Amino acid sequence: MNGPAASAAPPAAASGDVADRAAAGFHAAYGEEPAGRWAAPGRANLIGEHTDYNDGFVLPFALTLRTVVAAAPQPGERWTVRSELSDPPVEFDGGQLDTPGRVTGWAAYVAGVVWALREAGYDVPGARLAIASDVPVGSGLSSSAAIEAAVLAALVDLGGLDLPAERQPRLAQRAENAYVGAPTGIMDQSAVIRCRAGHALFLDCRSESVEHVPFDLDAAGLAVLVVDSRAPHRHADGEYAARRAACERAAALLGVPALRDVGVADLDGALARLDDDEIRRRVRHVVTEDQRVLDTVDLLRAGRVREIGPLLTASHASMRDDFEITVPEIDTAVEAALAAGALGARMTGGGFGGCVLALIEADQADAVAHAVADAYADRGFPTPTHVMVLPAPGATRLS
Ligand code: GAF
Repeated sequence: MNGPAASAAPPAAASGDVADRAAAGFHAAYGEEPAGRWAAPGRANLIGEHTDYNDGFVLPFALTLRTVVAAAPQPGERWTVRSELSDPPVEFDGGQLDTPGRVTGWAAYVAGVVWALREAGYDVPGARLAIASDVPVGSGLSSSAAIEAAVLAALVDLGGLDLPAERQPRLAQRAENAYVGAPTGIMDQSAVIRCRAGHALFLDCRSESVEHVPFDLDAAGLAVLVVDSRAPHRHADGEYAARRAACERAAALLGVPALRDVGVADLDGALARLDDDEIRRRVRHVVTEDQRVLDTVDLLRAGRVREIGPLLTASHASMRDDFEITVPEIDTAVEAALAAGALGARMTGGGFGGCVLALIEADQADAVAHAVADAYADRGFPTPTHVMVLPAPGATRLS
């Protein structure tokens, strides 16, 4: 999530290898070499939007764009953090971690992780950290979860903390929910920590069980193009919270623990019990989106990658018409990609801006990217940017 606190996080403007930049930043700030470097990726969500906080299903994959933290221990309860585009470093100590929210801006993600670890009873080592990132901020590719996961990996290793990877997403989510104050679900932290190269992560957000589903684009002669809509996030945080609240209200009205407990077979009956049209549409999105995730997983398990396109496009229509989280730039990008021959296209991430992903033939990238740029020019939108992506691994130690 890109909350207000995240808006000051380092944008991906720097050049050169991100791991080298993190190490160089560490040396510049602290005059010594780091003890190690830890990386965590951004993510794209293939399908399953706003289903995570409804205890449902999601299918994200990690990106090769990464955030890298270079770190070394320092004595006492002190944490010093430098980001490559924000000088001087931010410093906080144990006393400032009593109350969530005392550290603000991009450093809140770091303080939030330290806070959540301490809350969970861990003896967190004091540390110096330097952050560099290639994950664009404000594009819906989970730049905040990438910072959280990379910092968490560093602190777990430096402190020899007993916190296996499968338990790390909840802790990072707690940092984001309770310290930064963004009411997000578990998808982003799970993706950036638990994804595997060449696979999408099928996550049951209730049980947190995962299946690494092969997502072999090369073998299918396909590619995924991610287009940054460059749409300014319009009230994203308030609208996200409103969607979440509507879903919780609907579940309460229907007498189920979460909307995940309404299956597509029960949908008509459930809708008939709700009188508010807006709530009905929110429910329809979540219930049908969960089913689309399951259908996409079935196709990927069977190696039928090419056939997931219509599910992606149906997901977009549902987000546009029922969940109402898209914006004109995003819809324009999806329509242009489809008109140029994409097999499927949808907004990815929380919405109200951010990125579109398009499943395309491997040789279609230029044509689709140009078509989107032309459609943007026709509508007077700023020129969009794009990147080809492949499913990458989750958080890891580099050195
Ligand atoms: C954001 C949130 F952080 C996720 O938890 C998820 O709800 C997503 O929006 C929508 O699917 O990325």
